[in-house]
Amino acid sequence: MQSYFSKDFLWGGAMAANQCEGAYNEGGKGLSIQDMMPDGIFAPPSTRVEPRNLKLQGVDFYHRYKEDLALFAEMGYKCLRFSFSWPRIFPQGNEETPNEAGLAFYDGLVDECLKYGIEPIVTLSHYETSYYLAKEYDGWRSRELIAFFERYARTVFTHFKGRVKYWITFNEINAIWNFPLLAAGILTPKEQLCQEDLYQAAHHELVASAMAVKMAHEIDPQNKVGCMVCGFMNYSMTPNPDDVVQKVLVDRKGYFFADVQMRGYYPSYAKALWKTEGCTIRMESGDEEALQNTCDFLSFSYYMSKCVAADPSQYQMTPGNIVSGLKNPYLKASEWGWQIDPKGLRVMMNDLYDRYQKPLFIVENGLGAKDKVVMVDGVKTVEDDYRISYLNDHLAAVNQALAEGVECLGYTTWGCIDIISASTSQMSKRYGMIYVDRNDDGSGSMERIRKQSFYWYKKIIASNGEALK
Ligand code: BGP
Repeated sequence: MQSYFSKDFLWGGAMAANQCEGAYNEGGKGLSIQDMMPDGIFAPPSTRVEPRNLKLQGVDFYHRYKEDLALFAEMGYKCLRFSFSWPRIFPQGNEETPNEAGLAFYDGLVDECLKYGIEPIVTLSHYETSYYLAKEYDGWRSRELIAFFERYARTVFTHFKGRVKYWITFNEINAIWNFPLLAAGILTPKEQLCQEDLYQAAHHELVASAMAVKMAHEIDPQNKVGCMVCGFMNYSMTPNPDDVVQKVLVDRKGYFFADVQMRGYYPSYAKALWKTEGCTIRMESGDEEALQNTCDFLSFSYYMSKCVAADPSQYQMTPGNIVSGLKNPYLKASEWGWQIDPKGLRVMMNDLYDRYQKPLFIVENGLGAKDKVVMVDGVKTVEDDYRISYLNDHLAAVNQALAEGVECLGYTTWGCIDIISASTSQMSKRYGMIYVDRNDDGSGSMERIRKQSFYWYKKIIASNGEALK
């Protein structure tokens, strides 16, 4: 295939601290909300640490990152997206000084990336507010978190100056609408929150993110900071204008965050909505000015698309990443019901690039599937042609968008190695190109095994996309 990927395109993979590191109580780390979510994001959190929580050990990346990075380097990675666990660096979240052991762990990880010429892409907050801040402050509902986050951001921007250049503030910030605990550390159950509460917490995150952008640029003008949204590719279920209107309204739930972070001000539709919904957002002087610090790139996750209709009751629902939607009769779905739609990625890239005219970064895309280890020529592997075909088709769609003029800095598959699923806390929902011998009941040797997708991705990277079909 003719490749439109630039020669410095950042090929790589992505992971999140809470899903891979484990070592939940080592090196002075504080508890995070994830340590209290043994059953995934749909169940209420626990009030104590439950041994059945697979995330407590993750895939032991904390102790095995050197071995894992050697495998990523073997695939030819140009970049690796991972997150710093905020409670590993500030165990409660409100301390004056950081936990040195936490910084030392990330020193090792960052330096190991650099050793292989792998560009680190660091997410500051990937669904991992400290449990202390969730309990004592109800997470981002409290304005105090802005100052705590600023201190954390300043600490890491200064400490990693010259070594980390790409930063992402909040992972899938728009997930707050559906999962306030996950995306904003809010312990109050969702049913007890009103729209105003969510907009207020979102405002705090948006101000904190913008301040981080400003600080990152001041500390090192080389820094590039991105915002990150959960991909929202919505189709109108029918050409009925009522359905189309509904699509516009649903899209805005996603655009809202990107609009503020890429344009630097609240969109007029948001202000109009606050009026109709009777929401009063408390802003301090300086907030609107702070928001003007826009991001350098827009990153997003993309797994699936969905349909929307004014009256959804007559259609079949389908699950999806963070939000469910209506089933699209033209699409197949993964074993977890997420609809597979590579062309939707091309549409979304064009749409976002047209809207902001700033570079995009696809920081999550992949297929969660059950894998089986087999022996081929005496070597253990997984024959995951389903994953190869998913990734090939999505990358071909990216190539098409590039040919159409979209600017994109890079692409990181979710994930590089099998980790614990964010939504279901299962190990058996595997995304990696490296199989990890660990089961849903916690058993397994943690052995790493190269899947067939490992060899495939290596070829794609080496050919800079020309080997795509
Ligand atoms: C995104 C999250 C990731 C990740 C991915 C896959 O929403 O940013 O953390 O896990 O989805 O989701 P899951 O693990 O639930 O299949």
